[in-house]
Amino acid sequence: MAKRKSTTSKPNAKLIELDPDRSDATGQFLTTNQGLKINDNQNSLKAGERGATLLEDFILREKITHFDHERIPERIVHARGSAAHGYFELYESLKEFTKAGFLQDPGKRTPVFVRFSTVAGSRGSTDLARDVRGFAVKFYTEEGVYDLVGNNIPVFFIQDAMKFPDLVHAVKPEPHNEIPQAASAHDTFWDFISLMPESMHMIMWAMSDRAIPRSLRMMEGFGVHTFRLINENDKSVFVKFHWKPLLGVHSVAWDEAQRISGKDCDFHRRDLWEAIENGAFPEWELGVQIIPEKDEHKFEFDLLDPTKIVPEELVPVRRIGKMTLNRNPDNFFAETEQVAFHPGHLVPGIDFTNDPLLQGRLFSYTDTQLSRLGSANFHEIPINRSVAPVHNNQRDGHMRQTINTGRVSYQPNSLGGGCPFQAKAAEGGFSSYAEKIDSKKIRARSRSFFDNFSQATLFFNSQSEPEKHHIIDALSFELGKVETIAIRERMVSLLTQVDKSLAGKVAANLGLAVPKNPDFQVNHSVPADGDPKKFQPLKTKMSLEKSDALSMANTIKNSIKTRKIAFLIADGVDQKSLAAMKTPLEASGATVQLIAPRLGVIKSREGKQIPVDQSFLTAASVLFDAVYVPGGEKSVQALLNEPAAVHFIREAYKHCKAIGCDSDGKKLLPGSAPGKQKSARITAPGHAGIITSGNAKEFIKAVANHRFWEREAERKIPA
Ligand code: HDE
Repeated sequence: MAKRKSTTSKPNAKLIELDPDRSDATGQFLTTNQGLKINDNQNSLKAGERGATLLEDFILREKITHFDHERIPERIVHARGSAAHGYFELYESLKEFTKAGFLQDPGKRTPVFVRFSTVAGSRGSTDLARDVRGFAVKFYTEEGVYDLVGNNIPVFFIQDAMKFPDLVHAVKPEPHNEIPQAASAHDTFWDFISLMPESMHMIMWAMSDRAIPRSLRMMEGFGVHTFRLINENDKSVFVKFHWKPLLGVHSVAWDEAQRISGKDCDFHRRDLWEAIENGAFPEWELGVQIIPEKDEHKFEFDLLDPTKIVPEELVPVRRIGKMTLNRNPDNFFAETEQVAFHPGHLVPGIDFTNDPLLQGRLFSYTDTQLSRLGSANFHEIPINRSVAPVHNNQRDGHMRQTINTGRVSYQPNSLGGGCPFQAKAAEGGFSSYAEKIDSKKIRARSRSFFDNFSQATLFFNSQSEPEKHHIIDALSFELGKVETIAIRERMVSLLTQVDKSLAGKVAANLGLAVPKNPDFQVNHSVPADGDPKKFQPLKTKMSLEKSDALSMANTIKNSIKTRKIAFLIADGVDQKSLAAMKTPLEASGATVQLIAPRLGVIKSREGKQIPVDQSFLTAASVLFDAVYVPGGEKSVQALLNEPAAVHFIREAYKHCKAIGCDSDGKKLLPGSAPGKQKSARITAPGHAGIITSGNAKEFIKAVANHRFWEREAERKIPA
């Protein structure tokens, strides 16, 4: 079987040569699927020029039949996704903890394929939905495929796989009218959540800006569950996996997210694709938190509970390697759509824990591939193939690709010389961690999972003031879309357990009172014959009040690489002023686009022709990270007379982005333009991130800061 080999930037010609499954039609005849050359792909076979089409037209029938079957069922969750190829390179050996081959030798490169996704929406839904993002990594290791199927949020809504279909039914569009698409802001979702206190920690994350990333390249990834590492001596430690983006963790504003959904619903997909095409390869470091087995019960939470993090202050994250994505897929369907991840794709040296959510996932992923990809042979699809040789006695099935030779398909056998044979541990054979089990068979939840609120509070307390406001706004928005008042009330009750001021502010926005004695007698996690009093959620006193790693305010802000900057220009623009900013921005890795009232060319003050990238008709401020107005009085005057240009800047202002101008351009800034908007005067905090000096260094610093949320206090700018 063909092997996936190269991981360098543009290896396609080489890959095609190596891989008979790749098809490149360059210089080739058009054929049927049977290899017959076609001489007319424009007309069907007819009984005369104006006659009926003949049933015998096997070429037409083959083409239409194939077309009719082009779609496969989309994923029930994570349907909308974008992916890329790359490699993982180890910095530091983890030999002490694991025998996994790809984690032994520093410098070792392992090819990867990574698929990012939203969860709730359909395949064609917007990228900017408020949602969790999937972050699934397939490592093609020499010991077999290893999948780390994680999310961009380190916890989950529920603790037990038994609740997953309920959660997904609740968040998906409502079944009677299929509304709303790719949104949690509706009654069924919040009905479920309001009765599911264990979701409160996840809700804090999902209502934070983490759920509206600026770019897939600027978000963290997490394995979520606690896993095990096992070394050569069969000694095990617990491990949590993290992906840390080298560009920092950044988000957009919620108002902006909604507008991007209209202007470019492929925003994240395009951003990932373009970055890779431009050679600005996205990079993440793989981090591990290692917990010795003896410390299993030392924490205030249960390591097996997927609604809990292990705060970085308690167990530091060790960065052990780097993943680089350097090649876009050649074909979306063949690769991104048909890739099949599974948390149960393991290599020796890594194993599961008893996290009851993870345990359920181990069943689900193969099962879902059977319905989605239609055959137990999904592992033979090129993107899913192991680079390690595959030999076993599994045979046949729909669309079998492998032609197994010989007469033996059973074991033990003598006719095949006993092959294929089992591998001992020393030969790389996988064996599960020999965990001791001595307990009753029981359908229950451990009391150590009952603390539903303290880490929700830890998360909220760790946020900066603007981030707290965004959570309050997001909850008010989502619950504002809920029509059933009782659901809103139940949510306010739950929020009182996270933070009283949070509950108070959300309640005020919803026109509700905060209940004095919130009642949790209705806890639907109680089994039918259980005593509800014994199942009430708890709140443990955490030793940690705050964790800096939880706030995006503390992320790296030292680079403008791949940031998109709009330059607004019109006839008469000062060419020198334009170049004085454009050149240093591009030298720092940003992309500059020239936006003008019309396409074609603009005549500069110096009389030179400057090609325009986009007009105000197709460009929008929400698709850029910052905006700059170069000098040239005539150009600035023309822009002042262009409502779309004025709106462009106001919108960038409203979304707290860096805005820069040369001295002439000042007139266009909010507060000065167009002179009539008295209410649009901006005051002290509102000036943050507005650079009127034309100084490139200052502007670059402002762009690197990403957003000036303090400006939100200034809500007077209409946009
Ligand atoms: Fe998944 N999940 N999941 N999930 N999940 C799927 O598998 C499931 C969970 C995650 O890009 C499905 O191939 C159950 C947690 C990602 O192709 C399905 C439970 C986490 C992706 C499935 C969970 C994830 C999926 C749908 C609870 C973060 C997209 C299509 C017991 C750690 C992978 C598919 C891709 C996809 C089941 C919970 C991450 C139905 C039953 C927790 C990133 O098998």
